[in-house]
Amino acid sequence: MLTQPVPYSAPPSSRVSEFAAEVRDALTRPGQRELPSKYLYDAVGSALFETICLLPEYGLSRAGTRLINTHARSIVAQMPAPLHVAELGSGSGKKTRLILQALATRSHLYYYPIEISPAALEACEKELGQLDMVSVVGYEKPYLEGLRAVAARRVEGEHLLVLFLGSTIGNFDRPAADDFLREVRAILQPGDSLLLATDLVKDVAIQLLAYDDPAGVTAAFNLNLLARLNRELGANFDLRAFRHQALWNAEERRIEMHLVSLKRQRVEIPAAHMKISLEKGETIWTESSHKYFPEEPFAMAERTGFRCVAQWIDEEWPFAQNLWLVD
Ligand code: AVJ
Repeated sequence: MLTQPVPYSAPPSSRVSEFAAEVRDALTRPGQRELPSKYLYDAVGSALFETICLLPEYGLSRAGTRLINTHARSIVAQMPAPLHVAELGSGSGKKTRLILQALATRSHLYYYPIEISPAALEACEKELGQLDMVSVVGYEKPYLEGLRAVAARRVEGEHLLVLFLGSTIGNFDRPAADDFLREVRAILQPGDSLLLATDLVKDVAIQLLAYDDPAGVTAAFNLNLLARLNRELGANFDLRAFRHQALWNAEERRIEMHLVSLKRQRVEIPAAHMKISLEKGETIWTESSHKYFPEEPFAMAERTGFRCVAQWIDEEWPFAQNLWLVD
């Protein structure tokens, strides 16, 4: 018997319409067209991102892991007990293992990964579900929604440690990052803490290579966003008519990823009820990765209702883990 391959399962229709609405908004914004970077992480995108992390050019995630490897004990040393750990965008959960192991020597704890990518959430539950003394309860939700759900479960006297590793905060514009961190703060209570990773400003050529590797993995990661619109929204993007571009925006201190249209072309996105015309050379802006000076996380903490009580910086790849406390 001939069986149909099952390469891909469509998301529920409520998710599709939300996705379609956000795509429509971002693509029709006056001036620069955009696509929301959170949609880079479907099953293919998450796997490509894991591969990016293996590239010699992309030092971020190894730096983050090294810092946690070296400093896990100092990071958790001052944490109050009982404590639960929530993680925003858990990814595969590899860095988190070290933190949980350092904490679980003291007492049993709950770990709540909050992740919109079902593939990444599943990988994380597998990776961390076997740890002694740790119960994993995943939330397939946007960050703040998930964090509110976690906070609602807590009992009087229990504290929360929120992990925001990998420097995903860099995907927010600076004002939006402040707003987001204020919202996180509003969900937390005195004695809670946030471990926030920030990639630091470094040599521009090194930064550009990290986002435009010669093997083209990052290009594939970026182009997959169009492939995802084709798969999930019925769009007809010709991926070969676009080129990956990474650029350093010096004024905003960020890497921007764009997709450059290689010709004048029209694209239809049926589920978003739209058609767009792109000029040759016109770009769709898909992601920003802001880079920080080491002192910025201290000022950000102050502005958003936290206090930065410790910072660890990697010696090989300028990158910081910042421990913020709610007083
Ligand atoms: C997962 C958001 C931290 O911005 O560096 C990697 C994503 N984009 N290569 C980053 C990404 C291009 C990454 N974060």
